[in-house]
Amino acid sequence: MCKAKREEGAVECFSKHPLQNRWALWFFKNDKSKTWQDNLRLITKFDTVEDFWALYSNIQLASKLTSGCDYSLFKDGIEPMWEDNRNKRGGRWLITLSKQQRHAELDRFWLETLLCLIGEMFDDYSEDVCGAVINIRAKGDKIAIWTQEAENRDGVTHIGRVYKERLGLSSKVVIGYQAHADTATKSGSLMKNKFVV
Ligand code: MGP
Repeated sequence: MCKAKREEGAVECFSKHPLQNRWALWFFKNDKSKTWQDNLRLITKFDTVEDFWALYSNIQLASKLTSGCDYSLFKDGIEPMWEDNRNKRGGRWLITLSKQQRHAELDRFWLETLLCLIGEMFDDYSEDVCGAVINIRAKGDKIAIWTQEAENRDGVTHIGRVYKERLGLSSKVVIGYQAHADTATKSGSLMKNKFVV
């Protein structure tokens, strides 16, 4: 309900601003004595602009996390893993960063990624988006947007083009989309991009 204050005819609304979707933030900490899934923890869910900023300003910046940690932001009801029904036929637009970029660009790229998600920036194809993941790794950090259907060429390429533009990447930089089924079964050097933009 909107609580409104009326002053000289003006109506001010004090409700929080609802997002189109409810989102869940997850944290992964690499503890080698546990399975991958047991290392994944739900932090919290939110569905308003105000609650997003309250959360964002209260957690560590990604660049301050220790190597081996991830944040994931997924739509409520989708677990941030290949096995989830909404992910298993999907894939990811992957941004690989050099070690130098952690200092210069990582936090900006991740915040822009979060805003693309909660702001539903991909037009009619925002529905195809499942979530996003940031991996903090000594060998080089990674950020990815996960979408639900790797065979949906129109949607996947639209999301890739918009994402690349939002990050402000030069047209010379090429980013690739990989199906999770390939990521889960192939080692890094054999990984094939299904699409590039
Ligand atoms: P990673 O954390 O996505 O990347 O996957 P990292 O650490 O950079 O490693 P690389 O292989 O990409 O170079 C690391 C490992 O975590 C994977 O090989 C899997 O064993 C496990 N893992 C990652 N994800 C995203 C999943 C998942 O969705 N499901 C399961 N079961 N295991 C996963």
